[in-house]
Parts: sequence; C-alpha cells; structure tokens
Amino acid sequence: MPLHFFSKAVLAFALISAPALAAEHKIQMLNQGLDGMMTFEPAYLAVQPGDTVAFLPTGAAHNSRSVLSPENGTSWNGAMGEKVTVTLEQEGIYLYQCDPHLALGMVGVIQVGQAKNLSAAQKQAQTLSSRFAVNKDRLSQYLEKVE
Ligand SMILES: [Cu+2]
Repeated sequence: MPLHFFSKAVLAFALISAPALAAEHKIQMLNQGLDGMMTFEPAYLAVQPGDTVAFLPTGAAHNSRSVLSPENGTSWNGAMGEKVTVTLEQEGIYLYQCDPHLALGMVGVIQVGQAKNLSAAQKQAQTLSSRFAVNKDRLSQYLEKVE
C-alpha cells in the first residue's frame, strides 16, 4: 500500500472521529453582582453536552453545590472559597446553590442541551425559593430563560 494512501486514510479517520471541541465556561461567585447582592454570574448559563463549567470564588464566603441534576447527570459539592470545575455530559437543567447564602437567593441554573427535566426543575425551584428570605422571584426568573 503506498504511503500517501495510508496517510489520507488516517487523516480522514481523524476528521470523522474528532469530537467537537468542548467549551469551558466560567461562573463567578459574587458578593455584589448585576442582579444584586450574593449572586452567581451568569446565574443562567446554557452550554452544550460535554462542556466544562468552572465556579470561581471571589472571596472565602461562597461555594457551589448542586441541588438538582438530570437523570444520570453529575452532581458536585464545592468547598467554601474553592474553585470547583464540573464537566456536564447529560442534557437537562442543573440547579445549584451557595450553602451559606441560600436564604439570600444565591442560586443558579445551568441548561445543558435540551431542558429534558424542566418540570422537575420547576418543582424543585419552588421548594428552594420557599427557603429564600429575600429575592424570592430570582430563581423563577432564571428558569424563565430556559429555552
Ligand atoms: Cu454565597
């Protein structure tokens, strides 16, 4: 077999099998953000399956812990003041919170691909929001951005 034929075959295989490049997204954990005090920013984020999301601390007072994931979806529990990075493969809605600031409505929504579990997420969001002392409509506003 001539070498050039082999090279073309390898190249063709590489092009066909190469996965789409997974993107990396960043969410900041803020004392003061565009939506007010104690927020994740962006608090609603849409990504593609396989993308990575990093939660970046801006101080020691925040964390990110998942509250709801789609079936077989990953969950996470970031330590206080620590960066946590998650790769999200399963399609659906992910809800997460900052533990010390749940009562202030410090929560967020990530949509991965199709919002397959939207009704479960809406139900969970009602339970979460009932525990907010302020910013009670924040989470439902975030969920309204789901497409
Ligand atoms: Cu916080």
